[in-house]
Amino acid sequence: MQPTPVGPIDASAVPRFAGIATFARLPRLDEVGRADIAVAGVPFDSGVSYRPGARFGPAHVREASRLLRPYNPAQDVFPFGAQQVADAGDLVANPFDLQDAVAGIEAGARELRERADRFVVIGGDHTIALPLLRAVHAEHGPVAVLHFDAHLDTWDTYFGAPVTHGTPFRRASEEGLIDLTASMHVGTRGPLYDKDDLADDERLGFSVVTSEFVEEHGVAAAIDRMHARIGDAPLYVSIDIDVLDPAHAPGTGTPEAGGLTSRELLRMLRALAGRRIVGADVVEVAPAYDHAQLTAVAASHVVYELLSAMAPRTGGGSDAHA
Ligand SMILES: [Mn+2]
Repeated sequence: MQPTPVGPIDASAVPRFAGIATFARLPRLDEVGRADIAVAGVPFDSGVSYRPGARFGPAHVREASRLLRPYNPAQDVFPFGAQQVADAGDLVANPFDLQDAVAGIEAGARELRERADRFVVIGGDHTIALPLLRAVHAEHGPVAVLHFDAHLDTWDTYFGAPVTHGTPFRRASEEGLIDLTASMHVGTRGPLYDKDDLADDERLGFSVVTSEFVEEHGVAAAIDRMHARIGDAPLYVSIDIDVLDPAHAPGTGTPEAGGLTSRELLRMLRALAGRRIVGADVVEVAPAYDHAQLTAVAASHVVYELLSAMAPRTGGGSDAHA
């Protein structure tokens, strides 16, 4: 028998606005020893090209996650009852040395795997996806990457630097970390440097569902294309919060007009239930540009839907909670 998962602090005993903010008021990983899924922060933003501040993202998202409740009716699942989820705190990343930070994040992710079967990481800027994919690849081999973002993030270099928040998926593709037949961007839009950016991106293994496609054909058609592309491959989900329109997520580093609504994104994530998600990140929340926690509330729900999609289905959601 599996031990009964330790869930969030009971909100009928301690109000949601009291106490130290772990994600969703879940126990810390050191309090439960082992977890099925560890939620970890990576407070790092030395790879940004425009507005800095995503280093404060993990704390901001945790603060906004206080209101998440145990039962998710949209997926008919208790994400914290069907599996042990715990907050592992933050992985340490050197803010003054990007290469050292990337090595540290990979080491931290591998260490995390000794105490949790899977992780969902809250960034931090998108640079962190590269070391996280390296850690996932070490275990699973090449994975399908489902990448929600306004941007391609397959650029080559910026000011000569090969590792930035705009390059993680080019480096990952070059290193053989991703399944070139099953990876996809969703929600891209906005101006590029050159037409060649798109040809490069396709060569690096990505197909694209643009924000315009979602507007023209609807969310269901976008989900069909997602499913057709990712198939049954081990799946890594990487979500840049700027995939949302700035109206839904103003607190981010490189905003682009014309994005998805949070409603559209959450529906797409629900469609991942039952897929083989081996890890995930939610990145680029920069609280200094946020208003009324809009971005952090959206990000906390994104993490919640991911955790729900990753939960085992036992046939009856309420059994899993008992
Ligand atoms: Mn982006």
